[in-house]
Amino acid sequence: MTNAWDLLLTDVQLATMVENASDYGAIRDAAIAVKNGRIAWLGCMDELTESQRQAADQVESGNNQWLSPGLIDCHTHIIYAGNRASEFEMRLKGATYEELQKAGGGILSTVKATRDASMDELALSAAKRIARLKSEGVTTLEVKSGYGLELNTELKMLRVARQLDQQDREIELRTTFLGAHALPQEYNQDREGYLEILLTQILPEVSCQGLADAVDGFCEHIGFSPEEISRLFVLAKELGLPLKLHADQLSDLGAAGLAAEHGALSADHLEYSSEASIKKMAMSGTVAVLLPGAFYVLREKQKPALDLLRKHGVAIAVATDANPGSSPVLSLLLMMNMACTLFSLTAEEALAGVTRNAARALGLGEDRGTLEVGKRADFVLWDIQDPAELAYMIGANPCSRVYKDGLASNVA
Ligand code: DI6
Ligand code: FE
Repeated sequence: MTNAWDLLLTDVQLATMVENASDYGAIRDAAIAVKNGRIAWLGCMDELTESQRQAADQVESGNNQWLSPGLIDCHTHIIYAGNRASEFEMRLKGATYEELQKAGGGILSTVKATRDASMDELALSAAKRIARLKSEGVTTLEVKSGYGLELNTELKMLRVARQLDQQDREIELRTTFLGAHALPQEYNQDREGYLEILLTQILPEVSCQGLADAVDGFCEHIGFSPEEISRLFVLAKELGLPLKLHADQLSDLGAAGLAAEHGALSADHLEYSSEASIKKMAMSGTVAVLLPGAFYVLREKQKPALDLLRKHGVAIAVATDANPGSSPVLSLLLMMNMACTLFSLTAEEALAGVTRNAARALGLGEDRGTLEVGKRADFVLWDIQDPAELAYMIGANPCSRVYKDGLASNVA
């Protein structure tokens, strides 16, 4: 029977996370069906006909557990070599993140280690970290380059991401080119020289090889100026690449507004963003990606203006920012908790932040991020009584089964 479902999952409580619904878009005592890796049907158990049930190739019970969309970590730097535990110790003694970076440490110390690492070494260490995220139900992961800052290592990082994506059907990796992450040591006295190489050689080559799904930059006084980022964005747009931006993390350079003016998919961090910038984000539909891990690790005091993001109707996502410096974090569930406790999101906003709005931040809002017919059958079964538990518990990991493209994974 050609209309038969490949999988019917019965006896679940659906947190559909559809837009403009309350209560997590919940459908209780429900079932969900998959055909060709997409959601083919969902509804209440009593709407399910006996013939539909009979025709399904495979029927599984969810044992009345909650089912959410697969989690999406929409901002990570998870491919890198080495670690920065010694900088952590220096920061505990009073050094600041900016001081370490200006002294040639910070991002640049990870650049050195990553340049020296082989593809296999990078793939192996990243796969271990990715396994932690998968165990919590992450089915889509964004990965940035930016620890190469020269052509070969930028290509190497992005190739490792593509390779990990192809080798593992349980998670999809989306790549972002972050050549404008920091000024490499060898261009210390020659900013213009690096920008020239970045814009005329590295980005065109990355684009030509189809290795990047988006382009990002670090707009900050220890990164790149708004003018420099504008030049990058103009070129990226010419190459047809969507934009993202590390914006207003440590100071207000109007970066979130700049990202919005260029139609960026997301502006990320936003601790220092002004209302004017937030209004521009609302106008352009730019998603606000909040990164409470970096805020916590750097002991920041200024929080993103959540009330203004809400007032102007900006979609809010939450991500790990997994990186060896400012956010050595491998738990998206913990980021949901921190987004609530540190930034005052509701538990429902936090779940929307790692599903529907995270999909949007990657330009994948039509394809995933909610439980709706036609969307990718990426979902997670949780051993919880109430979806608020996902943000409430710390260190619990109630993930009991993960489905990617309708197939159960071995991760939980
Ligand atoms: N902002 C961040 O949060 C990461 N990069 C950036 O521009 C930090 C990366 C690092 O410290 O290695
Ligand atoms: Fe980051």
